[in-house]
Amino acid sequence: MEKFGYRFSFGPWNISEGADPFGPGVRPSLPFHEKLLLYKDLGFDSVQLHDDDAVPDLENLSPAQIREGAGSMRKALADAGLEAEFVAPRLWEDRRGIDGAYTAIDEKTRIWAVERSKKSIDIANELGTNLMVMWLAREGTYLREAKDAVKATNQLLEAINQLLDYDRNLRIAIEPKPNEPMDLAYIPTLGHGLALGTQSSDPDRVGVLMESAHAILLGLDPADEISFAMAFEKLWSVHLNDQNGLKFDQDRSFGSVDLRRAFNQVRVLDDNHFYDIGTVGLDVKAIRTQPAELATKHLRNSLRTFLMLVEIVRALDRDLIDELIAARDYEELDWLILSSLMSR
Ligand code: XUL
Ligand code: MN
Repeated sequence: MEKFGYRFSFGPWNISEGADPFGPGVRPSLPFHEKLLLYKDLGFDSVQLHDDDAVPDLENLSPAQIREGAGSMRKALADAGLEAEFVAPRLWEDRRGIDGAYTAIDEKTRIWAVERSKKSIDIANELGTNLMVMWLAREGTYLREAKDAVKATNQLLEAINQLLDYDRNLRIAIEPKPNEPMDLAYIPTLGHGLALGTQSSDPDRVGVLMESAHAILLGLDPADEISFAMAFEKLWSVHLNDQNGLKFDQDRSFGSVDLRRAFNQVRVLDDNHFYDIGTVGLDVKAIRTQPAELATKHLRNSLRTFLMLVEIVRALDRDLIDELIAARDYEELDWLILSSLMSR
């Protein structure tokens, strides 16, 4: 498969049991090591990991046991010919973080959140990556009057600074999301993430991860979000997927709802040489009705859609596009894009 210099990744959560808030899983869970065997055949090169995907039950392990667990994971990845793209602290499933972790009202919880994140950094180091993705799942509120957002923003900054200080090689990519699981998130947009990075003690080591569905939930265009971060060399990873309107976070296959929106994400990534910068992560979930034995096609489809769109992007007649722009013939440009997308 021609991959045009791109590397691709997904996380083990992208092969899921299909549970939703109204019903339990509908597919048996696949053990992690069996998931690993699927990556290469599907065309993927690296794995995105939560800290406890890499080292299960890490809360109950000593630092030496965590290192040992991460060491075996490193070996399992290498045996499967894969690398770790990043490690993300999973703070949102622990009961302590029920109402926020870095921004919890209770100081003990805030301390726990930073300590747990340090364990994630240790795991990342063992796995050979210096990238941590920070999805601030429960850093927000259900009730605006219940919390002090100024204080919470400073607490987030304090946590980031503590982690930057803990490991001088660490790079943090903030993954913003406006809602879910909280109603009102403190860091809803890429702009918020970037601002937080600028205010941190080492701005060069804080960037962002852009997820298409999260941008769409804000009514923003993912391609513009990508461009904004790339203008400052701050786009360190992506979670490409799709989303049918302003609903729950759907994580649909890339390009499956709005092909032109997907085309534009690929266009800005490719024009700005993302293949030299980062890995294309696909944060997609199979439709719930998909039978277990067929529940990797969302990954196959997303990767193929990305690559077919790269081909279309690279085949665009750039001179003609420049002429059309100079003549302000945007209708013809519109037609050129539409016909390129339909002629495959
Ligand atoms: C949540 C989300 C997560 C993170 C990784 O919406 O996108 O998958 O990307 O924890
Ligand atoms: Mn994501």
